[in-house]
Amino acid sequence: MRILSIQSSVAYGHVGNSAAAFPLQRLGHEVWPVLTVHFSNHTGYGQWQGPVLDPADVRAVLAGIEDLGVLGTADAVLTGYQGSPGVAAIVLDTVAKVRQLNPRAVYCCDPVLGDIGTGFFVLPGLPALMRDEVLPQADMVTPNVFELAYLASDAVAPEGGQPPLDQFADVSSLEAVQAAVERVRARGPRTVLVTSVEHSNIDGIAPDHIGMLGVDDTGSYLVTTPRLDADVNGLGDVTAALLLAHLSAGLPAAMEKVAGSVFAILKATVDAGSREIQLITAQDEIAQPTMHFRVERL
Ligand code: PXL
Repeated sequence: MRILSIQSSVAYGHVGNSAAAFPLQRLGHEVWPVLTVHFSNHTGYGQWQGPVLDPADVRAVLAGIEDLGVLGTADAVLTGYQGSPGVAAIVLDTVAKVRQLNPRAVYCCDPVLGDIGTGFFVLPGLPALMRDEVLPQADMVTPNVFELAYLASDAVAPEGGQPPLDQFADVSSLEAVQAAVERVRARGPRTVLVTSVEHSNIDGIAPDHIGMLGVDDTGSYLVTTPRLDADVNGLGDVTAALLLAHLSAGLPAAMEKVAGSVFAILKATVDAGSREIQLITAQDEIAQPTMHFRVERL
């Protein structure tokens, strides 16, 4: 595949394009990284330096690719944290252009908005833009449970604020999570991978395990892996990239590969005691995961 990946970039460590590009390349795909920020390091350190790119500069880079006449040879567009309404608008324009040139191209969107505990960590206005404008254009999305509960809801933010949690969709049982996924699918994307289901969402998941629930037109699938406690960033970016990389094998097969690789990367990270995901150390586990986690059809 040729993948146009519009994401952050960091010099030190791995988030955004600096997390997604290498796994895709290791799997044999061509990546065109378009940078939305160029930071020294990820924001999990609490301090960083470097520019948020002016949306006009991001647009110029994409226009240059278009000028070469190669934009329509992209098989996929991949996006993560979008940062600003300006970047979201550019993503929408780019997806429309790529699709016009190549109707078979897919858009894989990691709808990064927030998480349980931290809440929203994007600018006010971005959640609604993601749900109401971006989501309908996506073929596949990889929300965590917090993002799923918002994207499935009709929650409306007060002026200048964030959507209230009490208007979020229910995600407290398997049936509720599946209903929420169907509401997201009804809004556009045919494939939804919920990346962070746990026992508080679904009874059958052991407290020391974490699960991914995937749904597409062929059915609904669950895979769980042992929970490894590590404070890391960028694993969601790797997850979305790997799902895109493997999806041509079908959703359940892709989920098995993603679970095996992500677990191995996290294990290597914990073993190294590192604050950065160990993508290079675990590169063979990206190419060929050795742990096989069973994907259950629900
Ligand atoms: O992983 C998402 C992400 C994207 N971009 C930047 C980040 C992070 C996570 O920390 O810091 C700049």
